[in-house]
Amino acid sequence: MRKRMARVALLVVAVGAMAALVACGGSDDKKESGSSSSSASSSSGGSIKVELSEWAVKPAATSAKAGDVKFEVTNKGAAPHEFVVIKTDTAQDKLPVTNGAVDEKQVPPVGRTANIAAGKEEDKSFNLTAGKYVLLCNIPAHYGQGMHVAFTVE
Ligand SMILES: [Cu+2]
Repeated sequence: MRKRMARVALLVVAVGAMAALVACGGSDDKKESGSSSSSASSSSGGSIKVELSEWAVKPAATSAKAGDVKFEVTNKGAAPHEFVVIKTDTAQDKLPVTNGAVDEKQVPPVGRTANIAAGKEEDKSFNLTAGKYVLLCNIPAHYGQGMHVAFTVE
């Protein structure tokens, strides 16, 4: 009786292992998975709405065409925030930080808004060339709290 139970258990393990192998093999064949990032919404040349809050920078689109890109930045939070555009190949959460803020000497911004009070909006256009960007708020400690997002210009 015990022997039979053991054999059944072994069979279950074997079937499970085979299923896992098949699953792995299947995922290797997904050649189209490389384009998954392009599923993010892209700007159609108009302006891009951006919401600032504690603690996030949320653009309505995560990419745009090169040229003048207008951001309509609204502070939906309770504290003042700003909107800073930095062109960098560094990952959005790996920028150099000094005294709680991103070190703008090492990664100079393309531009920024003024500090935006809670509930206020500032629209600003930046001339962006193709490449990778990080959109962030660089009021001390806000970057570390999560106020950053990756942005791509094509
Ligand atoms: Cu902020």
